[in-house]
Amino acid sequence: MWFTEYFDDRLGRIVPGTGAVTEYPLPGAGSSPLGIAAGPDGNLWFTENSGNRLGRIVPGTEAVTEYPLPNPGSEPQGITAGPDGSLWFTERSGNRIGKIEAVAPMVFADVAVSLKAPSTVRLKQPYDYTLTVTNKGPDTATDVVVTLDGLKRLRVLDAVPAPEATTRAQLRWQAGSLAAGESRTFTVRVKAWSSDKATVTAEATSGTPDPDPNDNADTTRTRIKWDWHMDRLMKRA
Ligand SMILES: [Ca+2]
Repeated sequence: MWFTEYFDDRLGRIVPGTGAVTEYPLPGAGSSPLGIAAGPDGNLWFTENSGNRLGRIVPGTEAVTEYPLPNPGSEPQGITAGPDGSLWFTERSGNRIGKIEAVAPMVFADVAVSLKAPSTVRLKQPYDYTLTVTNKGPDTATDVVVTLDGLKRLRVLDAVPAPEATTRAQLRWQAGSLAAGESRTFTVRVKAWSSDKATVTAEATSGTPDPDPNDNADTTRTRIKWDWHMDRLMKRA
């Protein structure tokens, strides 16, 4: 059972049965903790009447986090858990009620990448990488970053849209936000300078949590064929 000590700026906990009391001083002097309630996140939430803040204490670690209220001199008082994952509180001087989200709403976006390229090309023959990024939802994917890697031995002739950053081996796009169900395509035209194989990987990341990271990258292998005849023709041209 948790309680507040208004004049001592502490929280307290009493164990029913043994009656053992433990006290936890708050970080700021003049906080005047008043109301306290159990939150849906498993933590205790309390009002700081003079501190003009809400506070959260994590049982076990007893770590305290304080959240200043937007208006000065609000004098938050009572606090209780609502059915919406928020803590609701009253403001004695602010003449308002307020709420704070105890549990952040869960937002997910499953971003997926597909990369297409021919399996065999001739040396110095221009060919395309087609990279498609899809947000399979359910929410908007924000801060999507797309990269194409493994270009070291290829020459990039064109890239649509133009990348924001380019190194010898990598192109990088800031793709912004993708709504659920939305796709974006990137096309990169290259040619190979040495007859070998080109292993190129496309990857996408997002600032929104992704429940399935396995589809965030795709790799293609293209065999570069030495073409004698073509080479001679191109040299002549
Ligand atoms: Ca994914």
